[in-house]
Amino acid sequence: MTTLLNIAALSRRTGVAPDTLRKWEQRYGVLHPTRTSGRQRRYTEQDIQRVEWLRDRLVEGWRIGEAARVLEQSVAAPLDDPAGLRDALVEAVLGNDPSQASAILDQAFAVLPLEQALGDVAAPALHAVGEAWHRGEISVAPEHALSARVRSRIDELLADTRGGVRGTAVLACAPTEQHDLGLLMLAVMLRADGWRVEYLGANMPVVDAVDFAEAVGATILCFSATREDSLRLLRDGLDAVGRRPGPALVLGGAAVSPEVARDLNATFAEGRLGKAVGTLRKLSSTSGPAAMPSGWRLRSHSSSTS
Ligand code: B12
Repeated sequence: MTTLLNIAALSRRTGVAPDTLRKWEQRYGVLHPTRTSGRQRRYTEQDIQRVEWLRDRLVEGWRIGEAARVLEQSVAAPLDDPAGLRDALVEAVLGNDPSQASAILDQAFAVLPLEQALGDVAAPALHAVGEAWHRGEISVAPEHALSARVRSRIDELLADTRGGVRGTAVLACAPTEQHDLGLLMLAVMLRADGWRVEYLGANMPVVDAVDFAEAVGATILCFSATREDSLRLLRDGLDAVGRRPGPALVLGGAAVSPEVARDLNATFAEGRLGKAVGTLRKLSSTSGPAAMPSGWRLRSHSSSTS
C-alpha cells in the first residue's frame, strides 16, 4: 500500500520548508497532491522524489523556474534513471514524437553526469534506433533526426573552446568512415576533461590528419573506424605516412580491436567513454613523446614525401 505524507512530513523528509513547497505547487505546478475529505494535502513517494530533485538543482545553482520546466517535461521514467531515459527516448523516436525525444534528451543532459548522458542514454539509443533502421523497421528519417539532435547537443558542449591543460587531442574518422558520433562523444568528454580538442570529423585522409596534428603540436591523435573497409584504408594510410616523432596514436571504434591497435603500434582505448578518457589522460601525463607506450610517431616535415 502506498504511504501518503502530509506537508509537514514531506518537509521533514526533504528539508524544504512547507511555505516553499506550497509556492512550488501553486506557482510552478510541480506537485500534484491528492486531498483528504478535510482538504488536507497528501503527497506520494513520487512527490518526494520530485521535491528532492528540485532541491538538488537549486543547490547546483539552477533557477526554480528553469528546474520546474525540465521537471514538467520529464517522462514517466524516474528523472535520473539512465535506462528509463534511454528506453523512453527510443520509444519517442520510433513513435515519431520529436518534441518528446528532444525533451528527454534535454532531461538526460540536464540531470545526468555527461558520461552517463552520452554513454548510457544517447549512444545506446542511437544503436537501437539505427538497428531498427538497418532491419528495415523504420525509414532512415527518424535515425537521422536523432543523430542530428544528439549532434547539436554535443556541438553546444564543444563550442566552449577553452581547455588545453592536458594537451591537444586531434580526432578524426578513418578514410570513408561516416560513423562519427562515437568520436564526437569522445571529443566532448575530452573537452570536459581539460583537453584542447581539434575535431576533424568524418572521412579524413590519414596524411592530412597527421600533418595537422603535427602543425598544432598535438599530444595525441585519435582515429575512429567502425567499418572494416575504413580500417583497411586507415592501415594503408598509416603505413604510407611512416613512423616518426610526434603525438601518440590512439585507435577506437567498433572495427578496432586491441590486436589491431597493437599491430599498428597504437594505443587501444575502447570501452566506456570515461575509461577511454582515463587511458588518454595517462598517455598525456607521460613526460614526452619518447616515453609514450607503443607510441606511433609522426613523420617530420623534412621527410614528408611519403
Ligand atoms: C547511426 C548509424 C549510421 C549513420 C551514422 C551517423 C553518424 N554520423 O555517425 C549513417 C546513416 C550515416 C550510417 C551509414 C552507414 N552505415 Co551505419 N550504423 C549506424 C548504427 C545504427 C549506429 C552507429 C552509432 O552511431 N552508434 C553510436 C555510437 C556512439 O557508438 P560507436 O560508434 O560504437 O562509438 C562508441 C565507441 O566505439 C567509442 N568510439 C568510437 N570511435 C572511437 C575512437 C576512439 C579513439 C575511442 C577511444 C573511442 C571511440 O565511442 C562511442 C562510445 O560508446 C550502427 C549499428 C551499430 N550497432 O553500431 C550502424 C552500422 C555501424 N552501419 C553499418 C553500415 C553497413 C552502414 C552503411 C554502409 C549503410 C549503407 N548501406 O549505406 C553506411 C556506411 C557509411 C560510411 N561510409 O561510413 C554497419 C557496419 C557493418 C560493418 N562492420 O562494416 C552497422 C554495424 C549496422 C549493421 N548492423 O550492419 N550508419
